[in-house]
Amino acid sequence: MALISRGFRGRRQSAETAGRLPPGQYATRDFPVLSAGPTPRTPLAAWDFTVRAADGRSARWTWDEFTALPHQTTTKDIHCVTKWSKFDTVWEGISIDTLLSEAAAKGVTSSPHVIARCDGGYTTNLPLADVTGGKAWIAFMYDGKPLPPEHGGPARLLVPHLYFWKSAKWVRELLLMERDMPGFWESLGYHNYGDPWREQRYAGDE
Ligand SMILES: Nc1nc2c(c(=O)[nH]1)N[C@H]1C(S)=C(S)[C@@H](COP(=O)(O)O)O[C@H]1N2
Ligand SMILES: [Mo]
Repeated sequence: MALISRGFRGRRQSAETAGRLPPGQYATRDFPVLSAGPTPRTPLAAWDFTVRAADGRSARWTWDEFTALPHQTTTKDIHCVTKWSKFDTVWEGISIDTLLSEAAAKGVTSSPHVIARCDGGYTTNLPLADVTGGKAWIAFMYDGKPLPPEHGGPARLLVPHLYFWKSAKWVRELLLMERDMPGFWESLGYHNYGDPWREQRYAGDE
């Protein structure tokens, strides 16, 4: 009996998740922590967020100003290059579209490339097109609670359609650039773009 119900459960799970697991990935219910260095702990009173244009003009928000911007809840599957995927993660955050339009109103003009800069020095680069059009957020809540520090709190970039190293934890600035520039892992051999569906793990993967 136990064997039969386990079998049924297994089949039901694979039906639910069919088509949602990129090549080479496995699904997990855990939420592993992957950080290249120590977890920074910036007090909210000292925290701010900046969108900076290529010409140096910038828009800046304090924590209170930032979290008062219109925000959304979004449920997404995430995919780490170390091969775990996690389905249906629930985030609350501010769409990059919202940030860029608020910044544009302050004279911050757009550019085709973005690099995210974080407390602790981590960076990651993205085409502007991959953080606009409802595809990316600065998330400050996870699963209905403030984002824990080990997962990037107080706020992290969330770009769920690319490998999770692009979702920069402890993010403080989006720098808009005319030319692309590799970030931390991208300059250490990870793929520049990182599409999990094309299995773009390392530089040289097509
Ligand atoms: N600032 C910063 N952001 C980061 C990292 C990091 O080391 N520092 N690691 C990246 C990697 S490789 C992954 S897989 C995810 C892991 O996020 P998690 O620890 O919340 O699972 O964060 C990404 N963002
Ligand atoms: Mo990762």
